[in-house]
Amino acid sequence: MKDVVISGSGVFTPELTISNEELVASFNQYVDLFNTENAEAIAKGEVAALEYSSCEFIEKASGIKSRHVLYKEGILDPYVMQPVFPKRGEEQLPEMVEMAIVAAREAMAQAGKTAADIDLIICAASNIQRAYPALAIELQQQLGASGYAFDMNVACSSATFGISNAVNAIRGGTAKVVLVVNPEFASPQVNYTSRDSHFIFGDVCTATIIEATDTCTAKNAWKILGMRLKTEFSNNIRCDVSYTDHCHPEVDPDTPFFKQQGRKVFKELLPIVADVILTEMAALHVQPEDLKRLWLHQANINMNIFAARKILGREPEPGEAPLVLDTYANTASAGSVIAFHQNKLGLQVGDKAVLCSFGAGYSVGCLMLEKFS
Ligand code: CO8
Repeated sequence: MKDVVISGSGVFTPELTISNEELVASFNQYVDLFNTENAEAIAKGEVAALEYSSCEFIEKASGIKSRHVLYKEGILDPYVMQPVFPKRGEEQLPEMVEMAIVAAREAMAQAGKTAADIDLIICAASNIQRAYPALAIELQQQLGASGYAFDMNVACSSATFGISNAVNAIRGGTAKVVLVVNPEFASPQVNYTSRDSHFIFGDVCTATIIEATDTCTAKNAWKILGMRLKTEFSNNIRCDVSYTDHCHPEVDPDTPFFKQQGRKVFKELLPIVADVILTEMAALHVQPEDLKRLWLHQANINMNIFAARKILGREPEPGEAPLVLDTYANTASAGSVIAFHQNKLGLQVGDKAVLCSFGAGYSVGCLMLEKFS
């Protein structure tokens, strides 16, 4: 079986940001408008009054302080409460492809690879901007790569499942050098009028180059020692938007949005995450003290501390399980890859680390890594 490495990584970060303060101020204006408009029905008990959001709650419950977005217009307008941006035509690149080009170029430069070297592109993300043709094929054309390309979606585990598909393609002989991109254009799926979830997501794109050790020339490559993937069905994180929506006379106005039972997710998903990582460590004879970094999914600070404690058997030291969700918020499948990209330097050849995603499905993707160069 071929040894395979992550030989490069890249991140595209949108310039625009929204702080908790900005988000909460507009949400609370929306609440005032809603409650004034519905005062009579609220007084009669026919409509529930909306409650204010708070920066203190958001930071304490999630660790999020700010998020990057591709489009800010509309999100902070209490009369709009959603991003507003022009629909792009066939002659224009979709936002996800545009983001992916930037992240891909950084990953390719790190790996010392050009488009001519790439023979498979996987676009793995929680939302794919159109049904077909695959975004990955448009990216392939834009970069000038040959071979083949496809889109896939395993929600928050899209990146790790995408990388595992890349490893399998290399081992199976259908590809030599694979580009995996994770354009997470999450902001349009956020219900900015929902107090429970208006603060959760941000936009970003990550990219990785996956190849066999025998073609790797990168200075900072990580060998994939093992991969453990797990899914278990749950309705607790859901989005119901579908190509069949137009066939139904009444589509629920909440249909396009992300919805979750956050408490249940927290309780049910963490034991699965701990089990997957600990099982993979046991299979590879990796001890907690061997692990120099935990690059974990970035949904919630408390969840990450809990997972790190379970894996290490003690409190994580600062920097051992790096967090990026304070500035990026939850970026779905890209979160653990951003943490990897920003914190992979300063380690020694032979050092081991875990890259793990978890989220909707439920899905958990655990990659056991060892610094190769
Ligand atoms: N401001 C003030 N108070 C609030 C707010 C708010 N914004 N929101 C809720 N509250 C109140 C509640 O009403 C509640 O009040 P009370 O106690 O009086 O009932 C209290 O605060 C506590 O509420 P919760 O129990 O809901 O709060 P939690 O401590 O559980 O925190 C979290 C909420 C942050 C959502 C937390 O539960 C969490 O992060 N859970 C884990 C979720 C998770 O990891 N989900 C993964 C989702 S990501 C994923 O898989 C990708 C999906 C696909 C991507 C889609 C792209 C858009």
